[in-house]
Order: sequence, then C-alpha cells, then structure tokens
Amino acid sequence: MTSWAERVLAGDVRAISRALSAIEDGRAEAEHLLRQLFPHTGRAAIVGITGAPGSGKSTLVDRLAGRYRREGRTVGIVAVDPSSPFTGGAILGDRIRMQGHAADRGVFIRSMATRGWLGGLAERTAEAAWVLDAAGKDVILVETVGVGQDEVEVARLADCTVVVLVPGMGDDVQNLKAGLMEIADVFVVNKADLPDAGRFERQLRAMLEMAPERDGWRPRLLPTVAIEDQGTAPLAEAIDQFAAAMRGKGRESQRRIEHWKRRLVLLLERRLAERVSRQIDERALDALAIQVAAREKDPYAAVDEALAKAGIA
Ligand SMILES: Nc1nc2c(ncn2[C@@H]2O[C@H](COP(=O)(O)OP(=O)(O)O)[C@@H](O)[C@H]2O)c(=O)[nH]1
Ligand SMILES: [Mg+2]
Repeated sequence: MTSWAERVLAGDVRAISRALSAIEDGRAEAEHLLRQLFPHTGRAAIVGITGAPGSGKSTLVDRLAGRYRREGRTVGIVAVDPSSPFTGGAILGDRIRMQGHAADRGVFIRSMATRGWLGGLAERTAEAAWVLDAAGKDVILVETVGVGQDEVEVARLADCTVVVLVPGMGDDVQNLKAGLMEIADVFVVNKADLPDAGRFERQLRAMLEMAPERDGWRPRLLPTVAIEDQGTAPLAEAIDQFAAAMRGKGRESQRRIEHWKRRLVLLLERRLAERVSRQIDERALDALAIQVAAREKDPYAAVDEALAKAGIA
C-alpha cells in the first residue's frame, strides 16, 4: 500500500488536496505528513505575490502560470484571502479567472480558507507551499492580500516577493506602507493602462533609487497590464534573475537561515500557544482577565501563572 506521503510525492492530486485540507484545518495528522515530506522540499521557487485587493494579483498569477507552463515548468498556486470565506466572491472570481488552467495537470490551484485561524496564517501558507514543493511543482505562486502584519509575514516566507501596486486607489507613493517597501524584491505597477500610471511609476522609481540595496539586489520596478498579458514576460524574467542573483552571490544560504529562523519562531509560538491552551481554557483566561482588570493582579503575574499551569515556567 502506498502511503499518503508517497502519493503526495508522486503528485497525486487527491493526496495533495487532502494534505492542504489537513493543514487548513490544523489537524494533527498534517504535522506527521509534513515531517515525511520535508526532506523532499527546497527545490521549488516560491514566489509571493502580495498587494491590495483588486490590484490584479490573481490575473497576474494566472498570466505568470501560463508563461511558466509554456516554458515547460509546472506550477502550484496558493491563494490566501483572509477577508473572504471559502465560497466567497473573490475566490470564486479567482477560480473563474484561472479556469484556463483547470484541465492542465501541470497546474495545481488551491484557495486557502483562513476563517477561524488565530494567527498561523504565514505558517500554514508556508506549509501548503511545502506540500506543493514536495509534490514536484517547479514554481509556487502564493497570492496574498498585503494588508496586515500576518500577510506581510506570508510574503516574507517566499523566496521572492512581488508587491503589486496600482495607480490611483489612494496608493500614493507616500502612503506606501514601510512594511511592503521592505519585503519587495520586485515591484509591479499593474493596470499600467490606466491614466496616471506613468506619473505613479516615475514617483515610485525616484523613491526606489534612494532605497538601499538588500543582499546586493535593488528592487526592480516593472509596469504590467495583466489583463492584456503585457509586461508579464519581463516580470517572469525579473523573478528568475532575482533567484539567480541570490544563488550566484551565495547569499541564498544566508536568506535561507533567516527564513528558517523566522519559521522556527513561528513554530515555537504555535507550540507554546497550543500547550498553554490545553491547560488554560477560555474560562480560566476569563478569570485571569477579571483579576487583571480589577488590578488585583498585574498582567505579567497572570501570564506567569498561565505558564506555570501549563508546566512551562
Ligand atoms: N484596467 C486593468 N484592469 C485590470 C488589470 N489587471 C487586472 N485588472 C482587473 O482588476 C480586477 C481585479 O483583478 P484581480 O486579479 O481579481 O485582483 P486581486 O484582487 O488583486 O487578485 C479585475 O476586474 C481585473 O480584470 C490591468 O492590467 N488593467
Ligand atoms: Mg485575487
């Protein structure tokens, strides 16, 4: 009998789907599977695509996927949209936009439901990418809405992070979130067909010229018109060039270490939270909160008490 892990490694679609559902639901069996898959990961290029809702991320992802397929590369797509429930409009839209790839066995598309996730968004998304990596996909595109800290963290777990901006939409250069500036390896000004796109691009370019290099790489800025598949070839090239630059400079390992350091911290937090929540239920937490609110106990003492109960401190 072939094991679940073996079937994932062989690229079995149902086994992959089941793995992603287990991760989505936070089931314990997911961890066992991920452990078996781990030695087979690290081969795929994981590309994070982040930006405001409606900026054209799904359209871009679809066009990039088409490009990679024409080059003979297989593609995994993970779309994370915390704002919409699994059956919500945005995800349905993604499905429709991407249905051109539905019959292609070289593309695996999955929307992740994130409702009810208490944190852990970045970690679970990374685990989903890890399954697709083990399943042999060459490029994994992770689409995420770049709004909160969690989403920024998702993007940081990618090998290459693409930040999608659009002219107008209040995305004035001055308003660009510092967080997004920091994580971008490649900036895309999508909807370059809109009026004012040129001005927006020039503003952005001027700002990028002043930004310091990171790992010997200055973030690229590329205009695209995703609906017309314009500019996606240079975008795919820039992503490849970035990967090559990181390899060539031997910096990949440094990035890898930093990457795993962040992930270990995330895992530690999750493990600790799990251990504590097994001992401290909602009512015990309420009782502590009441004491703190009444100034009978300071919050540090309350946390120490919770840790002690969980046998950690
Ligand atoms: N004018 C214009 N519209 C675009 C472009 N790219 C995407 N769109 C449209 O923008 C809307 C949002 O696109 P979508 O890919 O779902 O954005 P997402 O929410 O970031 O994934 C859709 O109606 C797209 O057809 C573009 O380059 N130019
Ligand atoms: Mg989308």
